[in-house]
Amino acid sequence: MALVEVKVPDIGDFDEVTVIELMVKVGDTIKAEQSLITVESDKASMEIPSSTAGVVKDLRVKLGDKVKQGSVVLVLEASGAASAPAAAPVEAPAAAAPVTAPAVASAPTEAPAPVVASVVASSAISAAPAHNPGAPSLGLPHASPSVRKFARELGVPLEEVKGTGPKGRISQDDVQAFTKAVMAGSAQTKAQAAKAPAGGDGAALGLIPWPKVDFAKFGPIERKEMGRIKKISGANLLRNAIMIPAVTNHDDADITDLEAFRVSTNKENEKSGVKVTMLAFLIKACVAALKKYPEFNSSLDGDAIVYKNYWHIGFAADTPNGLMVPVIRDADKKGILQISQEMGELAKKARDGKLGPAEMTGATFTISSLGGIGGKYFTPIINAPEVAILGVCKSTHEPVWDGKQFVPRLMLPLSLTWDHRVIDGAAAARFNAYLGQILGDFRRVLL
Ligand code: CAO
Repeated sequence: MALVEVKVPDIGDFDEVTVIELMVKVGDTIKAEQSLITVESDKASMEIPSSTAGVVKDLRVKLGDKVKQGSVVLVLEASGAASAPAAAPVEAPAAAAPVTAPAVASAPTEAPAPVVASVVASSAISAAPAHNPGAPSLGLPHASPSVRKFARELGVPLEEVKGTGPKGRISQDDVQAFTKAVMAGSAQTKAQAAKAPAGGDGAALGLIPWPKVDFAKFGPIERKEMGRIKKISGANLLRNAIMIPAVTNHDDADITDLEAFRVSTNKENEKSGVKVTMLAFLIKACVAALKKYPEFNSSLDGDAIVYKNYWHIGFAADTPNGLMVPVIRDADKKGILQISQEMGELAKKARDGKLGPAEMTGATFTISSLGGIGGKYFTPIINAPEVAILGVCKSTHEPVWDGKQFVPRLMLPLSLTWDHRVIDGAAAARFNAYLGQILGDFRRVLL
């Protein structure tokens, strides 16, 4: 394989330009026409593409370097026939590669980075539309020089912006949407998230430092970096736990009849392949309670409360990568069978890491069900900017006094956490009581 130098080509009127961005590193395999560096004059910026495909062996420029026509950008081990004539063999320097200035029109041939699940729920992060925090950088941010310049001027990390153009190309609108989302607090840059890690040191709150312990002194240990989803959800949980004056009310709902109905419905529908779950009934019952007590379906915006006239219900799903919160949209307009089917599909997507942002955003209320696992009550953390979350544990048969005797009833433990800035304790107790009534007799939904 021949080593070739890739040089700065004819850059028009400019004597010298500054390297403002390195887009490849030693060891990268690059394609012909792939952008290598961005250079900037006082008038414009442009990307210098490679005329040759190959593997980067030596990077000859660094950020801030002044380069001009003929300056060597890097040395490549050319990959066979892909080598273009304009690339200069190291041994025999030749003419520089022609620049297609501004060279960005050539789209990176890699697929755009997949939109990575933003996590939510008790671990909530509501991903802003244009924000793709921490997406694996499979390629370079795909944007024109003017958009790059715009992003630089605003201090926007372009690699965190999700492009909505063809092949994930980032437009000025995408940069603006990202900036708005960060300013509105509905998204974070990686740098911001890093300042509030899951195990944040609390310095910003004036707390004493987090204990630093050499655990290996006490026994064998294994250290594993947390996955991206856990890191994002951790930072969000921490914020929500600290910032929301949250209170949890516990209650029980008698679901004896509802469970019997669920079991018989599943028997009747055995062939349909759709299993009706208790969670689907809970979603429907919560919608009824949210309609009766609209403050639970609201968000706080400064001094105003925003009441939402739509009912999108998130449900926490346990996945190998961490907690995700898929959203059943317009749950008020859907029947139990449809909700059960959608939940099954969304939970599978969540476990497979295939949820898209639209499937994880916009929830107005969240349910976290540990019913399939066990436990009695817990205190879920509100998935901001929502103002309440319902935790559900495993139903058990309990002796319930019917006025004459104790009778065995199937009781479902409910744990409702609510934001005391928006909701009062009395309303929370009423919400739980009403939810219990509906779950006890679903005909009440019709009233
Ligand atoms: N009481 C008793 N049994 C229950 C129940 C309840 N409240 N809820 C579900 N079950 C039963 C189901 O009927 C099912 O039994 P069968 O297989 O015999 O029919 C079994 O438990 C398993 O249910 P499931 O968990 O598969 O289904 P689901 O609809 O209840 O929940 C999902 C789906 C995605 C919410 C769940 O799989 C999950 O991920 N739960 C964890 C959520 C979580 O982690 N929350 C904590 C957030 S805070 O960190």
